[in-house]
Amino acid sequence: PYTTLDLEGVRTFLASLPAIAARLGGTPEAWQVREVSDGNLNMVFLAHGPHGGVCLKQALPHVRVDPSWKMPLDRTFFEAAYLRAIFPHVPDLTTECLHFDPHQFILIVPALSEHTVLRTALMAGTFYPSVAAHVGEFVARSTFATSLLAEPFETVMNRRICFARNQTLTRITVDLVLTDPYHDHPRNHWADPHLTSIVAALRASAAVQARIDSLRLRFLSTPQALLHGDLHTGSVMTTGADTRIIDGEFATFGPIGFDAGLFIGNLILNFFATPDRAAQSVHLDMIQTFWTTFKKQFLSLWQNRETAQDRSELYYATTDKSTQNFEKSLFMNEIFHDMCGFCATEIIRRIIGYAHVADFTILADPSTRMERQKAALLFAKDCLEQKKPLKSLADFLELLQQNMSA
Ligand code: SR1
Ligand code: MG
Repeated sequence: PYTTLDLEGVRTFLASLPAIAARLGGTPEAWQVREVSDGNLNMVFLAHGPHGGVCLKQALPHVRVDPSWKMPLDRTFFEAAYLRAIFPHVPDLTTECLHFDPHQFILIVPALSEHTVLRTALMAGTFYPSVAAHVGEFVARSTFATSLLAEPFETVMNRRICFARNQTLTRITVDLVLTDPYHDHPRNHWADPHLTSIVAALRASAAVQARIDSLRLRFLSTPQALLHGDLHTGSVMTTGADTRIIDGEFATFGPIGFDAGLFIGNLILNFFATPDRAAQSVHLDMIQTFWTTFKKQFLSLWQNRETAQDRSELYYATTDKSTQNFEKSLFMNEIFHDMCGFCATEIIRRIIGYAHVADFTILADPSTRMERQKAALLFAKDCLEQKKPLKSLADFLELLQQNMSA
């Protein structure tokens, strides 16, 4: 039967797996085992032996940060399934699933001992020049490879059936990211009463409400590819030279712009939280690099598929280049439009919803924090309302800069 493991339980469990024990080396008593749980949902442990280290993640029957919020255990199953689906396509950008236990709901992956969580690095003012390109590569390769552009019908449909069962976490996204902030809900909270008028303005805006309805529908009814589903800067670990995307338990089929939007939304949260103007130009570069790399890589994979012998059976490319390019640019524009929308929803929910981000919560001075959160919310509102349509990344970055200096 399922039991929540403590440190000694982790040691015993790891020792019972010959391949994992060999990876750690030495004797179990000599392994260093520590708890490093940090996210909202699960228990996480690191174990190191003389030969190497592993990370063990176990689901709890409730939300880790709120034991009264009960939850089924199956999330680690979906994280393992996600890793198994994407690892062959991004072995240099994520971790391999070394072991999954379906009774204890335990997932084991290699430890990333040299890596830092991107959110922590950004909060410390450490900017790694290549990380945005790495994440752009990851989103392009993981989504292309799991879409109908790359995979046979049966593979995609079977995966869609599998991940459609990741209902608990998908429901959390629908509720926490795409619904709660736009009406009164006890899960919402914000740090300063001065934000209340902006929350009211968001909720009173017909354009915002209509856009949110359409994004929610898009999230649930546009299964373009298998998404990570929670690609914030806490799901990215990097050394600068090497970047790994972790924590894919929210994996679901959906619009590709959702992963892209969450990533840039979290860069933008850090952008508004940091007072450093020089650092802010780095954020703009990171967003530009992320989008340019994603688009270039996705289009190149698509192009290669068109010329390959084994191209997807459901993708009968015409040889007419201009028609192909027209269709591709429509597809990219759709992803871009989704990215802008989901980026805004991520910013809003991280300031007024259930789960906030440390980028803001560590700011000690309440009025500074409130002014910056206000600026971030107003940017997100503009992004949703699009009084002036956002047709390109340049438009998006211009809107961002206007809101920063407003
Ligand atoms: C109850 S879960 C709250 C949030 O934590 C996860 O990391 C997801 O972002 C989720 O929305
Ligand atoms: Mg997570």
